[in-house]
Amino acid sequence: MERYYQPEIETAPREEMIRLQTERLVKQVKHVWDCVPYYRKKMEDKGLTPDDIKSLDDLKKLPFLSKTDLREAYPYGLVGAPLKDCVRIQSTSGTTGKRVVAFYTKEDIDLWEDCCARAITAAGGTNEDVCQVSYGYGLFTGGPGLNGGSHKVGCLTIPTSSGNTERQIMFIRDLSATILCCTPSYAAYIGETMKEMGLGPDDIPLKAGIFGAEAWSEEMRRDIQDTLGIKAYDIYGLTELSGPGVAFECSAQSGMHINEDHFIAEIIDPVTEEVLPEGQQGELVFTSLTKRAFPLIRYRTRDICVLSREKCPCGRTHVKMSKPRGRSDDMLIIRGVNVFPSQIETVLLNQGYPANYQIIVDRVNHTDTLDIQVEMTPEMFTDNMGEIAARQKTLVEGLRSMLGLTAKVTLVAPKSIVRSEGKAVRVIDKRKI
Ligand code: DLL
Repeated sequence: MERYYQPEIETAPREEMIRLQTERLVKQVKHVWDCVPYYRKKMEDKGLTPDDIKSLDDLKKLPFLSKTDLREAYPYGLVGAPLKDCVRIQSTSGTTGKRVVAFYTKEDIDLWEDCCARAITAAGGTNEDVCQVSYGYGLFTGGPGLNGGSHKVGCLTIPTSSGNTERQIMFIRDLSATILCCTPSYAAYIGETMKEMGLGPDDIPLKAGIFGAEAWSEEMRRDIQDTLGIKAYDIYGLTELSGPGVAFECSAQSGMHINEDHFIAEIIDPVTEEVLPEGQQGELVFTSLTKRAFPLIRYRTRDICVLSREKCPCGRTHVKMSKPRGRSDDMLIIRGVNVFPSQIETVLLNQGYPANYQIIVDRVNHTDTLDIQVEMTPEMFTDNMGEIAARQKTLVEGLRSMLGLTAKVTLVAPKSIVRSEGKAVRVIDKRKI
């Protein structure tokens, strides 16, 4: 049995990591100055040259990049390598505005797959495993990233992509898949379909799942773990920085280790843009240290989370990020109150509902309305209106104490909310339509 573990990097002492990051940061800033006129101009506007960046502390002098910059520079304005050296693009599913298109050299892909291989290894994967990759393949980074990682680990890789759920289950059983990679909402859907087929956790050989690309709660983790009989690990990433594998969970399942040899993470106050000390919640900002084709410096992710350097029982020393609470642009402001979809999910799952819900926000007579459609489980489903009304009331109360505002709850029949094979669509904000 072989493990793709890199202790010399993953458990490197902090001083060693600071040395490596500093060396790479200085080199990356020079590279960007020389090869990306868009960012060079931003530095010049601040009166900076590469000579001003000598230590990690100097990072805060550098200008931020945001999604607006990416749109402005679309498609080639932030590319840092000659096109003859670029071998691939990937792109976001972006439903609004221009898609983000990210570029990769051969080496960029190699390093990205390395990050994904670390994630699979941290979830217990070895060359003896059979890894089914049910993230979408194509422009989305999920399928290609974990496919490459799985090859590096030496797993037998099943590239099912998403969809055709019964076939997914057939492959898991027939080919004895031990690791499943997909979005958490798709994992829940696979679990649901298994139940309908009369299958339980003992009927499948899976032992671990690597789930990410969208926010999911601890309650949802618990449900998926029980239904599939696995340990469910979180994985984080974004197209702009490579894709999945920017950070991943280890056996401690308490936050995701950021691959610090490739990315420097900062937390900032999203309004003042001031860097916050460790332990404070704010917007995650990344600087990519090793990417050549799409080298982003101080990229604002909009994801809200907390960093922690507490010692991890797994032995890895890389900083851990908490599960993102949701994106700052996913945060709903309803009648002046900040609401994250993840808070709503927590209340629903704690009251025994499945993670099949939709949040519909509207504005009626200048007042925001919050309507939550929640699916009942088959066991809850009844035509006794009194029972349904009582259930709705309990949910409204639970939501009021979590959110501090009153929502309208409508309980709907099992399977009436459309299932997602990729990222779930939880929120429909009609105010923006
Ligand atoms: O979702 C990359 C990915 C693929 C990550 C497969 C993990 C697994 P994008 O489509 O560019 O890339 O979306 C990036 O998704 O900024 C977060 O808001 C969100 N996101 C990604 N992973 C997580 C996670 C991929 N584990 C955006 N928890 C990010 C919560 C996540 N949100």
